[in-house]
Amino acid sequence: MHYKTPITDVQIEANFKHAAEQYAAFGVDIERAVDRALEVPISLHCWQGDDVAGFEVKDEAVEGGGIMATGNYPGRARNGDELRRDLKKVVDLLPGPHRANIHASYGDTGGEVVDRDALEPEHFTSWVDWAKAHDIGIDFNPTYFAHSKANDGFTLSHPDKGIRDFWIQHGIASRRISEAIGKALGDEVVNNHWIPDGAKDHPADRWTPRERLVEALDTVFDDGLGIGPECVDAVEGKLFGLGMEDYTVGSNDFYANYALTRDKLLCLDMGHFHPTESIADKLSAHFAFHEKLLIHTSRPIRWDSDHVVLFSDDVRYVFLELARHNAIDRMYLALDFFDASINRIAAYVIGTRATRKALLYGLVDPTDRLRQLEAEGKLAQKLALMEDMKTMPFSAVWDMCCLKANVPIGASWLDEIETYERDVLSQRD
Ligand code: RNT
Ligand code: ZN
Repeated sequence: MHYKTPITDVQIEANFKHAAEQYAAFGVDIERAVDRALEVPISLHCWQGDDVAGFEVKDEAVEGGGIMATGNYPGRARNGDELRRDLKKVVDLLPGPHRANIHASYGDTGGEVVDRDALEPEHFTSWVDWAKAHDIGIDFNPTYFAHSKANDGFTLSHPDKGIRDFWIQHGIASRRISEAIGKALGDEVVNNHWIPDGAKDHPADRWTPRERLVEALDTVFDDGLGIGPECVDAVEGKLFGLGMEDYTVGSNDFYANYALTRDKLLCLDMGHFHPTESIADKLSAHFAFHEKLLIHTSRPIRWDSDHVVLFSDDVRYVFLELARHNAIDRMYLALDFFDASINRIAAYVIGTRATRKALLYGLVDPTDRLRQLEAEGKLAQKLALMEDMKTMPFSAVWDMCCLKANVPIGASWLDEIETYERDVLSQRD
């Protein structure tokens, strides 16, 4: 089966011209929207490629501890070279600029056991060299999970000072590594801190772990460490995790306050809220106090917070909010999903394309017209126009975005995925 769409470049141009007239009637310049959508970098999480396993050399067996990918589709990347090759394949099928978002557990220690508190910038040179060669930015994440010192539910908030200190040293190491990568690439590196800490059932003490977490984070972020501005630290809250259903130490409220009082970037992961909460609505509340935010696009389904992102209402509303308030430049955009039950490269392409498509959708909103109607009290008219925008010829705008970026149109990228699966992925154990 082939997936090439019958549409030609000439037809895409013609459709776009026609769509431009329709959108222009509402005061929307789709040419500008396409250019703008192609400027925004999206940070690709490396962990979809290997089911969050990482490439550490270990001298002890370690269980999952905090995060779990489900499924056993063949072709998982087994080392850094395979993962980088996969990521390059992905990037080539996507419109727009991208970054690689790596975790501390994806370093290259040359076969040596190097524990998390001892990681150094040199363990990430293979990523830096690759990033330079392909003009891809890098972002970073300390890995506070999948480790023998994370198996009882606590890391930075652990009651045992020795364990807490170990994770503090890891947090500091991640900042030094981010700084070094930033210096090597002449760029900022967003360093996102997420911890799994919490409890399965009613803790008798919800307070002390949070107090310990404040103290631990303050030590990790101590200005006295002299870490340069290349490292931009973010903190990510969560609602609950598997096995941590009752209590999450680093909840969303906790980090909203922490980030604000410590001048850190707040990370909002779309999978980390109650299903009826609207992340889109939260943006203006946080932007009233924060210059910038980090957004993880993800898709919650029941107990899982990390399904492959689709072009859904939730994601569209996030970008509508950002575009309507000219806040696209005020976000760092990263992805966070993992599905081990389908072709992993395809999962990346589906989720990243959906994210950029939603960004583009936000950019073709007739905001001025809508605001005017709202100001005039014409609320039914506003609602009708909002509803009508959903069936505008948006596919013509998206196709043009892909054409301009010189990447496959529609789902025709699937042909390349199937070839890559046959030639590369299926050769892996
Ligand atoms: C977990 C957080 C976090 C992780 C990655 C692997 O719920 O969302 O961002 O997914 O760090
Ligand atoms: Zn996340």
